[in-house]
Amino acid sequence: MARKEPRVKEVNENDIEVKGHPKEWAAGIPAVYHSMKPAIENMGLSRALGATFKMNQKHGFDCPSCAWPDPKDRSPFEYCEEGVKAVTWEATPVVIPSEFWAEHSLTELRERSEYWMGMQGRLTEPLYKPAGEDHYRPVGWDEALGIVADRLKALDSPDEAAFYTSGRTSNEAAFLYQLFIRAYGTNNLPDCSNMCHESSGWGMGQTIGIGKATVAYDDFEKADLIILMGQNPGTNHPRMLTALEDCKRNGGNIVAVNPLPEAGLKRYKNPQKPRGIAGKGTELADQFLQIRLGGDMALLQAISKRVFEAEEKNPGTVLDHDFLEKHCEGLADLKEHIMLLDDDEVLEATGLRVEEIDELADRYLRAEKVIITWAMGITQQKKGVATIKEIINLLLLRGNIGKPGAGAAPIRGHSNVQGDRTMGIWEQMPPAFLDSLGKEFNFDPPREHGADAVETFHRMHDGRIKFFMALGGNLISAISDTHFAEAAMVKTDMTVQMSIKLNRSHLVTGKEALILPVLGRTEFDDQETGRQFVSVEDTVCVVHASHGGVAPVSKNLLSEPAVVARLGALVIGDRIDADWAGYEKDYDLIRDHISRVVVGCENYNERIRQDGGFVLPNGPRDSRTFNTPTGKAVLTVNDLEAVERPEGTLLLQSLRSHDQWNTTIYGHNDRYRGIKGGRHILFMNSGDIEELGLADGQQIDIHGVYKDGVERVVRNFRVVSYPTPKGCVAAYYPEANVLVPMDHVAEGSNTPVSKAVVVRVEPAAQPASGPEDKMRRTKVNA
Ligand SMILES: Nc1nc2c(c(=O)[nH]1)N[C@H]1C(S)=C(S)[C@@H](COP(=O)(O)OP(=O)(O)OC[C@H]3O[C@@H](n4cnc5c(=O)[nH]c(N)nc54)[C@H](O)[C@@H]3O)O[C@H]1N2
Ligand SMILES: Nc1nc2c(c(=O)[nH]1)N[C@H]1C(S)=C(S)[C@@H](COP(=O)(O)OP(=O)(O)OC[C@H]3O[C@@H](n4cnc5c(=O)[nH]c(N)nc54)[C@H](O)[C@@H]3O)O[C@H]1N2
Ligand SMILES: [Mo]
Repeated sequence: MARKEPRVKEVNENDIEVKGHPKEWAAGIPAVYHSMKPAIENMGLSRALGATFKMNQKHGFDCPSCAWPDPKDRSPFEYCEEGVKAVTWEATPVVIPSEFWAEHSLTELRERSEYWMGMQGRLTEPLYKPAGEDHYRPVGWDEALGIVADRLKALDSPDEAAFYTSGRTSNEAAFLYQLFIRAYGTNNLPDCSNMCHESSGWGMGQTIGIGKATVAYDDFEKADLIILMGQNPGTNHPRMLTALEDCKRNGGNIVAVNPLPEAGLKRYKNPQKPRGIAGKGTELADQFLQIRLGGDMALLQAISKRVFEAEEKNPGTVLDHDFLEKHCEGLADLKEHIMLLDDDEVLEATGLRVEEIDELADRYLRAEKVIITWAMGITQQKKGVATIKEIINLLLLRGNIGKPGAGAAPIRGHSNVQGDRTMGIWEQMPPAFLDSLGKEFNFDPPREHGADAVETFHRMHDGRIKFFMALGGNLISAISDTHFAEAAMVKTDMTVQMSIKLNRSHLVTGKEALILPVLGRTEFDDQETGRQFVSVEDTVCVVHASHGGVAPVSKNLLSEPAVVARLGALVIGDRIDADWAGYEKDYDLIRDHISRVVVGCENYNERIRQDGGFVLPNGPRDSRTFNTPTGKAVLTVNDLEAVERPEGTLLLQSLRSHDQWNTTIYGHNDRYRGIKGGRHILFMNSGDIEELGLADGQQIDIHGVYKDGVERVVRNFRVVSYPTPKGCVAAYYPEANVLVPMDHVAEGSNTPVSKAVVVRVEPAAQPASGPEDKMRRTKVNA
C-alpha cells in the first residue's frame, strides 16, 4: 500500500476559541457528521464504512472505545461518534515508514504532542533502541523477542520486572499474558484499572462481595430512578444516553450529580432515531446537583440520614426490612453513625442547598427501583472507596440490589478492562485463582502480592524494578506526577511496549527499549489454523466474541496472543505444561484453559460462539448472594473527612475532552464545552477569576500545593470562565497529570486522586512561546 501522508494540523495554543456556554444537549446531527468526516477523509469510503458497520454487530468486532454494553436488539448503527473516532484512529491505512526512525531522534520526538504522534500512523515494524543511543531502528521479530527473553532471564529476581496491561487487551491475550508472567515468577501486574475503577473494586468487594455492576442492560429501562454520579456519559459513554432515554420513556427519573453541567446530562438528541435528528431531543436529567469536588460522600450520607428519618416517622414502611434482615448486617451501627451526621458539614462539603438534598432524598424514597451509576468523579478521590461504600449503604437500605431495575453500576472505561481482571490481570489475584492456575499448568504461581501502577513507579525510582513491559496503553502519560514518573522510568534497564501507535511511553524509556507492533481489534487475525476471533467482557458482565473486520494495515504485525505465546516459548518453555506454539495457531486452546481456570467461564469455547455471548454469574444480581465472610451484604460505617483546601488555593479536577481517548488526542476541540483549537485550558468559576484578580482569557500558570514541597507547575494555560462551583477548577488529563502527586492516592485502593488536587493559580510568568509542541511538559535526559 502506498504511504498516505498523515494530515496533521498543528495548533497554536494562543489561538484557542471559546464559544460561550456549555452546550445544553449531546449528540444529534453534528455528532454523526463530525464522526463520519474524519473516517472518510483518512480511510477511504469503503474501509471506513466496512469498519464502522461491523462495530458492535453480532459477527463484527467489539468497539475498541468504552465498555458500555450492547442491547439485545441491535440497530445497524450500534456505534457512537467516539467509537467511530476510535476505529478511524486504529484502522487508518497511514503507516510510519522505516526512514522515520533514522530521521527522528527520541529527544526530538519528546518535543511532540500526543496528538502529533498518534497522527503519524500505525507502527508496523519491531523497533529497538540500544543502550546509549537516541534512535530506534527496525529489527526482525526474532531479534526483538530474543532481546526481551535474554534480559528477563538475566534479572536477579522475577520481581525486578513489572508487566503493565491496558484495558483494550482481549481475554485471550490477557489470560496468556498473566500465565506467562506468573510462570516467570512475579505478581507485578500493574494495570490501567489501578488508576481507574480500583476504588469500585474495593468498595464493592468489601460490602457485597463483587467488584462489578449488579445490573443488566435491561435494568436501565426498568428503573424508576437513575442517579448518575461523577460521570460524563455524553462524551465518555455516549451509547448510555440511549439507555437513559429508554428509562425516561418508561416514566423513570434521572438525577445527575456533577460539578459541571455536562451536555449529555441535560438533553439528548438520539442520532439513531428520527425524532432525535429532527426534534428537540429528550430532556434527560430531572434534577442536576452541582456538587463541589469530593462532596459526594457527604451527600450520600445526608440522603441515608433522610431515609432513616423517614423510617422513624413511618416505621416499617421505608426500609426494606425483609431484605435487610435476611441479607445484610451492620444496620444498627450504620444508623447510629449516620444520625450523628452534621448537617452544616454536609452543606459545606457539597456546596448544595438543603432543598436540593431534600428533593433528591424525596425522589429516592418515592422510587421502588433505583440504579446508581458512577465513574471517575467518584473513584479518583481520596475518599473514593468510602464513597462507593456509601453508595452501597444507600442502595441496601431500600433493597435496591438484586431486583429488576435496581443496582450499583460502576461504568467501566476501557472496552475490556473488566474482562482483563476476570482473566487474572491483577497484582493481588485471590488464592483460589492461583491454585487453579497452578493446577492447570502444573506449576506453583507466586503468592506474594505484586506492585500496582503507583507502586511500580516507586520501585522503579528506588531501583527495585529494572524491566518494564506494557501490553498496550501509555502508562507514562496516564500515571500521575509526570516528572517523578519520567525520572523513575528512565532509571530502568529496559522498557518494552506492545502498541499500535506511537505515544510518549515509547520515548521515555529504559536504557534499552523495544516497540512491538501488534494487530488492532478491528483487523483480521489469520493464523495457521484459520481466522481467529477474541473475546471481551462489558461493564454488565456479558462476555462475547469480537471478530476483526478489515485487512491488517501490514503483514508484519503479530497478534497480542502471538507475541505473548512466543515469549512464553522463549522464556518459560516446558517449565510448565503449556503448548505455547499451539496457542498462537489456535485461540480455542487458550479458551479451553480459561474454561477450566476462571470461575464462570466453563465451556467457554461453546458459549462464546452463542449469539451475543453469555453472562458471567453475579451473586448479588442473580440471587442476592454475597461472597463476603458472613455471606451477608455489609452496611459500613465511614467517617466523613473534609477535603482540605487552604486559603487562596483551588481544587483541580483533571478530565477528558470530547476529542480524546485517555492519552490519545484525536483533535483540539471540546465541542460540548465550547472550546475550539486547544487543550491548555483552566475552567474557572467567574467569582474565583474576579477574586484572584484575573480575567477571562488570561494566560496563567498552575502550581501544585502539596505537603512534600516539590514544585509542580504547568505553564501558560488559558483561563476560561465556566459554570464550575466556586473553588473548583478543571483542566484536561493528561496535561494536568504533572500536578497530581504520586503519593496523593485514594485510601484503600491506591488510585491517584486525579479529581481533587490543591493548586494555586498565578498570572503566567512568561508569555506563551508559540505552538503547543514547543511547550512540551518536560525534558528527559534518557
Ligand atoms: N470518548 C471517550 N470515551 C471514554 C474515555 C475517553 O477518554 N474518551 N475514557 C474511558 C475510560 S478509561 C474511562 S475510566 C471512562 C471515564 O469516564 P468519566 O468518568 O465520565 O470521565 P472524566 O472525563 O474523567 O469525567 C469525570 C466526570 O466526573 C465529574 N466529577 C469530577 N469530580 C467530581 C466529584 O467530586 N463529584 C462528582 N459527582 N463528579 C465529579 C466531572 O465533572 C466529569 O463530568 O470513559 C471511558 N470512555
Ligand atoms: N490525571 C488523570 N490521570 C488519569 C485519568 C484521569 O482521569 N486523570 N484517568 C485514568 C484512567 S481512568 C485510565 S483507564 C488510564 C489510561 O491509561 P492507559 O490505558 O495506559 O492509556 P490509553 O491512553 O488508553 O492508552 C493508549 C495507547 O494504547 C495503545 N493501544 C490502543 N489500542 C491498542 C491495542 O489494541 N493493542 C495494544 N497493544 N495497544 C493499543 C496505543 O498505542 C495508544 O497510544 O489513565 C488514568 N490517568
Ligand atoms: Mo479508565
